[in-house]
Amino acid sequence: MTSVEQPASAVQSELQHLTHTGRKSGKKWLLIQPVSTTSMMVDSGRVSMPLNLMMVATLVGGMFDVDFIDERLGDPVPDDFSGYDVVAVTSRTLNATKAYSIAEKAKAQGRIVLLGGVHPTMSLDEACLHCTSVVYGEIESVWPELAGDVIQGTMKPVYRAEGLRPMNDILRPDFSYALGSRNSRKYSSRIPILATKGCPVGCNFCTTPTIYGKNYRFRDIELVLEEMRYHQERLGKERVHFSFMDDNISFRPAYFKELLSHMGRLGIRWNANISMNFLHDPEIAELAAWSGCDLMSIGFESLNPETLKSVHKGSNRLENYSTVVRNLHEQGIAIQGYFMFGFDNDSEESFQMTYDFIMDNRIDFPVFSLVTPFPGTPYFDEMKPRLRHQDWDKYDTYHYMFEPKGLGTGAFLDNFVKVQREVYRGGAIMRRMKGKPVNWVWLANLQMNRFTRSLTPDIFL
Ligand code: B12
Ligand code: SF4
Repeated sequence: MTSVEQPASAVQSELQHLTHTGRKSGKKWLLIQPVSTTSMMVDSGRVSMPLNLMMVATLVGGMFDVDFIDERLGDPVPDDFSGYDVVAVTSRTLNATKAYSIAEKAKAQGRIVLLGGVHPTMSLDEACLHCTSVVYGEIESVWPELAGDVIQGTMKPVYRAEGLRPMNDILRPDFSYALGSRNSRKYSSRIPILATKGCPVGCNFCTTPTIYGKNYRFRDIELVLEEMRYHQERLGKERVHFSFMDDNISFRPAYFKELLSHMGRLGIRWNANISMNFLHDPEIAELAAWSGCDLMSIGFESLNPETLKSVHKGSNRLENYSTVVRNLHEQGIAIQGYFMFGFDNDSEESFQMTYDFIMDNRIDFPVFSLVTPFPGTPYFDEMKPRLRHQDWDKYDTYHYMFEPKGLGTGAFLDNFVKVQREVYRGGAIMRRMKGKPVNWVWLANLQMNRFTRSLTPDIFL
């Protein structure tokens, strides 16, 4: 033990003291959400409030002073980090290059630099090169050890817990960190919230099964409702719009139905990502509508059964697709349908089948992306020899990563542009949207009409 180190028991008792008295340690953290440098529109317009970094801030703020910067809002990251003891940066793959450059600058100035979030978790060795320590997965699971080491100044290269903490332990996120920015009006008005975490479906291109395995955790329903009521009170209105950040909120239908049956009494509106497992059950659609759902985001991904099988998307049964859509539409719920292209089984026919499905089923807001092998996933390992590049700025699901076996680059990208233009043509929008309420989904279609007309195959290279 060096002269500045305190015995572990002393650090533990200081931690306990800080936790119980609400006093701060005197050390100051800077938390940063970097903007990506992708050429696509991912970080433009209104962005969602960064629930992950707000959760980090809430935990850290219990013991340390915290400054919070969301660079996506246009808030500048300082060049001089001397006012901070710790600089902590969150990162996904598409902003990893930016996160690393901030981290290196702060490290060169002698700060303790932490990297966390999906990309550093999935690319531990790479991330370690740019910072003092990487936090693997959720900060909550390593917090007492991490906080103790910061106080003591004895950092480890990686903080990784053996297990996951129950979700009921999560603190209610303090939104004042993000809303403190002068530019906070650039945030979407939808309030991010979590009820569950994990998704055991196990698609091979998704990071969730790698990080959380088959684990599926959920919060007590009363805690979710209490958080919703808190926001209703904070905002002084009943009709607050919540956006669930869950990987797959409907994975346990019994929990989901019970949650909805309570949410319906609050008078809120909500949207969520959802997998198709149980959506052919009309009761779920009825309950969802009754509880205030106006939009569900569903990963249909592909109309090709071979592709669904190859990516282990066991939740998607083609024979259920139209039933799922009908159930939701009958209840007035709009569908944001995700469709991925670039798989080896893709052919000209795949594009046509997707177009027909979207038009026949009047999918409200189709979103097209290119399959992207994210580092750390089984799909990345499989595709690594065929990747055109590992330029993380282009890992935004809108860049062309490898040539699919079934189509050459030129033909593939021509079809990719064509299918988007076709579903967003004026006439096609009318066919899909006629008779539906005039709301932001309509507006999004009109914006997409303009955007898709400007698309060229080169944009995706
Ligand atoms: C909800 C969601 C969205 C929402 C909201 C995104 C947002 N702004 O938060 C929407 C729909 C807008 C969205 C958009 C996109 N998304 Co998204 N999204 C998710 C999802 C399902 C949940 C994210 C979430 O908020 N979870 C809840 C929070 C609380 O958990 P958490 O992020 O894990 O945070 C904890 C830890 O990571 C850690 N932590 C996080 N940061 C830090 C920082 C420090 C310093 C420390 C110590 C700890 C720490 O502690 C946190 C608290 O416990 C994830 C899947 C997943 N499980 O990550 C995909 C995911 C993040 N999305 C993904 C993608 C690809 C995208 C898009 C590029 C898609 C697109 N083309 O539009 C965009 C990019 C948007 C952007 N600018 O980042 C990928 C990213 C893959 C990767 N390797 O980067 C994921 C992982 C899904 C996947 N395919 O595997 N997404
Ligand atoms: S269903 Fe969605 S969240 Fe679940 S493993 Fe597949 S892509 Fe990931």
